[in-house]
Amino acid sequence: MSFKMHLLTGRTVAVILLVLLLLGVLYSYIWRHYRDGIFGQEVRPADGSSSRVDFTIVNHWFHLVASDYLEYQQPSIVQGRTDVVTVTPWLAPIVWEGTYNPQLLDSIYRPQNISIAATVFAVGKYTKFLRDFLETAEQHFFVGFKVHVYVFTDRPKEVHQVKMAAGRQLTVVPVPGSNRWQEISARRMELIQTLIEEKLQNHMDYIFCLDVDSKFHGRWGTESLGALVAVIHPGYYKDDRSKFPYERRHESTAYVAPGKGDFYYCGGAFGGLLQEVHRLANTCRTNFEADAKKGIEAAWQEESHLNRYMLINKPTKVLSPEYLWQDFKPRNPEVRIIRFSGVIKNYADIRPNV
Ligand code: UD2
Repeated sequence: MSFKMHLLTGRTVAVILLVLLLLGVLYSYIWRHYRDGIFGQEVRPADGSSSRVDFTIVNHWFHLVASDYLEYQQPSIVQGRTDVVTVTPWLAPIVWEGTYNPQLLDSIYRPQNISIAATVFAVGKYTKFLRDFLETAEQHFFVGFKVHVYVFTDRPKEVHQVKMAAGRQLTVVPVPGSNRWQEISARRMELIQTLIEEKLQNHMDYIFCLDVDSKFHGRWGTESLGALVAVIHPGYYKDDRSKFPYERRHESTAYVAPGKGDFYYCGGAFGGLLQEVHRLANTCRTNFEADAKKGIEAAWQEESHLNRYMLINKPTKVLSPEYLWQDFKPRNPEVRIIRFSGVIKNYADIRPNV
């Protein structure tokens, strides 16, 4: 082979290598952006640090497949509930009895084999509420679906053994006690965030975070599923927003200005897809810690931070007060069924401080 031929072959190889290198760089660039956009989220708390959390895509969220064989009542767009509002101004459904067909919804979600995690905290004397909470959850909470309940407690021996149906299980997570109820309540966001990162990510689809001093009385099921799910507080849903007990100090990251606010949401029940609840918990925890550094504790601890979060990050599904009533309140006529309700308790008896 002549010297010229050698030179030509050498150049061709170099060009091919260069093209391959460029293709490699292009591929990794496109893949990184694809992953960020579809599978993951970059979580950047206010302190500037960043933690990578990847979640698998959830097909049933985008594609609702109904059985061809199921027979059900014809839906109407001119008849239905007229005594309550069933959609928010940002077009999220507000779930009330009579606005959905439970059999139809279950038939859509059951073949998808979805899994739901539930967290409940029972620290100190609050373990006494666990038995009723767990037993009634077996009767009403996502019956027939895969459910994993996580009980966070400093008294694991007091966790009542409940007979659970197939596909349902309970895990006890030991946590330290505290002599301040405000701290117990507020620390939940951090523990929920950690649970999602360490145990649930890519194993469960949805999560609901619930107060323990409550009981289920009626169905809580697939109608409650959504990306970000909030429950309207039973105490304020008829009030003007000026009466909502938001955090009103400017210095707090939970601050909500007068004249702002949609609904007042409960700290005692919220949920959604793992990635959405992770984002919520991470933000609330970070903001709570930023406040603590300035010596501020928001008016209603994590409930205030949750309300601030939901004001900006609108829930995609809103559950009516049927989903968290309070036993001491008489039932209002628009509340046709109470599904979950806080029991009457004597704070002085059960809290570690007043
Ligand atoms: C409201 C909220 C609650 C929370 C709190 C403000 C509702 C129905 N309840 O309830 O979610 O936002 O205001 O902080 O929206 N806990 C223990 N041990 C304790 C104290 C609390 O385990 O010693 C846990 C337990 O899971 C309890 C939850 O924290 O259900 C909330 O505490 P709470 O029920 O005493 O708060 P409460 O009734 O003021």
